[in-house]
Amino acid sequence: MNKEQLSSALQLYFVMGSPNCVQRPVDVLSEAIKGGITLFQFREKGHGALEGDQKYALAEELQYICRKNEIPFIVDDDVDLAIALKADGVHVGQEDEPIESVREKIGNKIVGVSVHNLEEAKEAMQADYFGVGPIFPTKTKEDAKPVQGVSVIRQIRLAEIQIPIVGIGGITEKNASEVIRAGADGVSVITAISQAGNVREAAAAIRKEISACSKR
Ligand code: TZP
Ligand code: MG
Repeated sequence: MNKEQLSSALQLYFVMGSPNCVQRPVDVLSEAIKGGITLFQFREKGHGALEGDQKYALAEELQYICRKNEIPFIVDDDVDLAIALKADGVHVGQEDEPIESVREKIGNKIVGVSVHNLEEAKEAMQADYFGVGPIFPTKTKEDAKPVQGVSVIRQIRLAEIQIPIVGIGGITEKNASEVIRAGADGVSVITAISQAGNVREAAAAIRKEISACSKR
């Protein structure tokens, strides 16, 4: 996947694991795909998260759904799982395995890195994309850094760093356009899709907002 294709795939990046869902994760993912998500990250974290064989089995099921629908499948944190599944990529945070070592293991697959400021972005120039956040208040990540609005996205763009960016944290249909206008290629969303009464409609509404204001 080249940079243009990745930028386009990042438009509506749905992130979830079983703790984020009120319905069955396979159903949530299927409905989210029908609503127009463009990329998926398996992030099995938080209270009641599956481990071991159960985590692996769920990852396989969700990957299968992504494959059938030509949605790239990214694994959060777990580089070994990403390799075992031949996932399309992996996403790592500042506390996870260093990007150089991830890159060595996973080759030319997609590597996403969480960055919270311009300095971290400059240190992670081997990344294929940056996840920047939390942009807005979120209840999903207990150890999230302070909310910073869209300013860091703007700073990275002003520094003329061209790596694709997604904003994350508290993003909904109402504020997604602000994130794109600040210079992001897309938005990462957990709760506003995974816990919506109607998952398909929720995804479609956010996708519509993004399409209305993106450069594409
Ligand atoms: N990283 C920064 S905020 C966040 C992560 C994983 C959680 C985003 O979840 P939500 O429910 O979309 O606010
Ligand atoms: Mg992490």
